[in-house]
Amino acid sequence: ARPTAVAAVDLGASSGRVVRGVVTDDAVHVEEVHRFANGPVHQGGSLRWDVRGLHREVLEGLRLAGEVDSIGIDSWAVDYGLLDASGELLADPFCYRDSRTEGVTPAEGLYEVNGLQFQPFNTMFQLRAESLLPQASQLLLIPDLISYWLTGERGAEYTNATTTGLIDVRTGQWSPELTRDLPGLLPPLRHPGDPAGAFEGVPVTAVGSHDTASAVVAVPATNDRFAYISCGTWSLVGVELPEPVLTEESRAANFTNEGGVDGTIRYLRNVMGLWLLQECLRTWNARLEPLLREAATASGAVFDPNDPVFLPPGDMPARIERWCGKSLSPPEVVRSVLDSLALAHRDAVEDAQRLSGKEVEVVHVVGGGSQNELLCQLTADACGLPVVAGPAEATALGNVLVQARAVGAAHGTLTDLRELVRRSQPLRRYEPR
Ligand code: ADP
Ligand code: LRH
Repeated sequence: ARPTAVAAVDLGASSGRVVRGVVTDDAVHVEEVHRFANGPVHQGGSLRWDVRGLHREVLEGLRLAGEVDSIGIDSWAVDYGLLDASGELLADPFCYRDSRTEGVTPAEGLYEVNGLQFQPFNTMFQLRAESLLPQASQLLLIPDLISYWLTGERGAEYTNATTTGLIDVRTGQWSPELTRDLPGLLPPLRHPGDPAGAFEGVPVTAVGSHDTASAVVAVPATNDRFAYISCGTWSLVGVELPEPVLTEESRAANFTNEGGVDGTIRYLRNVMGLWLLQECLRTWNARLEPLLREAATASGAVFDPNDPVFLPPGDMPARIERWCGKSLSPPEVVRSVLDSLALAHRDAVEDAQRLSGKEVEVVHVVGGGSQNELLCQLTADACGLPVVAGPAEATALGNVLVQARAVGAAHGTLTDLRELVRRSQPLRRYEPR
């Protein structure tokens, strides 16, 4: 018989891919069968996602994946599509970088209920600015929307649902008080591993459909004393905990308690991440590799990558130069971004330990940014801890592993799944200097 194979659809904010994953007793292997660019699209003054285009790419990827035993879908968090009463999408989903949420503020006491760091783009704040609510009969987060288009079935996968701000972190359910004004809008929750319908006779399985939740599943840690940086468009920096931290100190430090696979809490802070570089490259119309080589010997300036001026698309080099108060050559801009991200990584790793009481001995960097050698070394140096870099495709691997366990091809706890990653994926270690 052929070994169990699954297809993982991973839609990142900067690119999407479909991988075919094969899991055996002692290894997990993934082969990328389709990759496509993604990014926010300007549409009549607003910033949106071409979600129908993504759906077409997903269909093409699933065709290329061939025969599989299960399909799982993950994407970036917080964004959603609204369906009308007949199940049609009302409009292309807004991108979380759209300016419609500028100026929102959280209500007093909210953190104690939803445990989320304040981000103006959390779904609950986007809904305050949503003009289509009167026509909407259901809200589906992006992976749930793609899943609906594949299967005809609707649900809200739990890990991603926690990023809406509408889940009570203490019960793990939609909060009755926070969703009072949204009757019927939110579908029932489903959890990673649950069945989620079928596409052309192949079961669709709920995974950690928040990309960061899937990425954390595939952190190749050997014990629980680790911090992780899921490093792509964003750097999501934190630790894994059994229980949320809901203290006033934690709220003030803007740490979030997002729902993880197997009932874990992803206690982390969003750092602006490689979005800064992506927008620099777009502005210069340049390629990353040569600039990274030059940045290795360039000198940089330090700025706060989490300043909200860096959130929307635009001329990032000019914004960075303005922030630093001096003109910088492109390699100096790149070096400044990497130095500043490394320091922001360190602050988040230290704050996560201090606020949660959990001590770590290693920092795992996963995602596309784990291939950035300079960033990994600077992060190790800043943290004063070894960095273990890889896998670059942690999100797709975490998606594959949760499906594989649901269909009986993998077994055990997150520790067991991580051991499969550690044994079969190339990793690189950076010692702090
Ligand atoms: P997302 O899922 O948010 O779209 P990824 O995890 O795919 O993001 O990471 C994308 C980022 O990874 C790019 O912006 C780039 O900075 C970095 N990256 C990708 N490939 C390389 C590489 N070969 N060397 C260094 N950095 C890379
Ligand atoms: C990373 C991510 C992150 C969210 C952001 C909107 O792709 O899902 O965890 O905060 O996108």
